[in-house]
Amino acid sequence: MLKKIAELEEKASREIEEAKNMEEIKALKVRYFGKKGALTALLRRMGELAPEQRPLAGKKAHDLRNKLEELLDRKEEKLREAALAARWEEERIDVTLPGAPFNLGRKHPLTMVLEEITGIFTGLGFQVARGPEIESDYYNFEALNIPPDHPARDMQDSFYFSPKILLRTHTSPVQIRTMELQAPRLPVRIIVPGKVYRRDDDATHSPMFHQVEGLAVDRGVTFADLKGTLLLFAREMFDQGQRIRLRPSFFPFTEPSAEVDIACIICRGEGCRVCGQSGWLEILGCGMVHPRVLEVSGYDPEDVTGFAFGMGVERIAMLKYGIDDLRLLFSNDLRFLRQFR
Ligand code: 2U9
Repeated sequence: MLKKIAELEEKASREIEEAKNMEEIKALKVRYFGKKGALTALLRRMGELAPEQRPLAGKKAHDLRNKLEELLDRKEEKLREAALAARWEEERIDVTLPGAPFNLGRKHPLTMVLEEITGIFTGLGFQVARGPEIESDYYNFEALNIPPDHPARDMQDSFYFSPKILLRTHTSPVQIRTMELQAPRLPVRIIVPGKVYRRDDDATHSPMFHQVEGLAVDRGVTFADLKGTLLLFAREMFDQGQRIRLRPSFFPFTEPSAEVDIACIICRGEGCRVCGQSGWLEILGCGMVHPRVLEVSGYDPEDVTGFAFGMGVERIAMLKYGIDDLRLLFSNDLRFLRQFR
């Protein structure tokens, strides 16, 4: 019996040592510890021994059982570790490899200029207002004191969906809508950036372009407030030494009206090709809000006054960055766009 135990120990130890995976371990457990297992059979046969042989053989057999259990545990642990190590090796990544190139986009020059313009006015206390690009004839023309025979109302000059619905030709309807909602509360101080549409298409005109318009309505607002605000804008936008010049003009929605020039940023007023030898560059239009416009929007023109101004963002961008063809701003040529940071 002792010899049998020793043989079993030798054989089982070797088989456990040689097991290659968990399946083989499982099979070995069955082979030795199962109901019909070799060790189980051995333990059962203890009864057949002479009484004086039993204690030693019994101890040896139990020691063997403990030993084999421990060997199996240790082998299982080893196999688990090996499996983990293999998986680690398989899934390992080299974090020092160069990454896949990642192209960062950047803002379009028009977006940068638009944000810069609105930023200057929000810094002065104006709030950004927005509205629909598809407008009614009422908000786009009638409320703005634009007469029925005005050329802007012509089918050839605006994009119509129906006789009363069109793509807005300026952002001014947003000012009307804002005043209508806010009246009679004071003050109104808004800056309105957005897309506008006109039937125009050449080197200096695009059927879609961007405007920024401003409106300030309160008791006691004067033309001097307008001029001071625009001078500050010109200095922030171009340079702190900027001068401006106002020329009388006409718009249906302002009275009096003016066009605003800055001293030419190329020749500083000396006269050059860019400013047509005049020394001045037109940057925007402005005026005091027409009393009829105040009235339709819910304000009493006897009580309050307002100033308004409007500018084309493309024109400002072209002047600021010396861009000579408007179409560069819309053609999305990366060689052009990459020059702006
Ligand atoms: C309300 C009252 C008055 C907005 C104004 C201009 C003068 C102007 C042009 C600049 C170049 C349009 O993009 S452009 O072609 N705009 O000259 N805009 S005053 O006046 C308003 C607007 C809304 C209620």
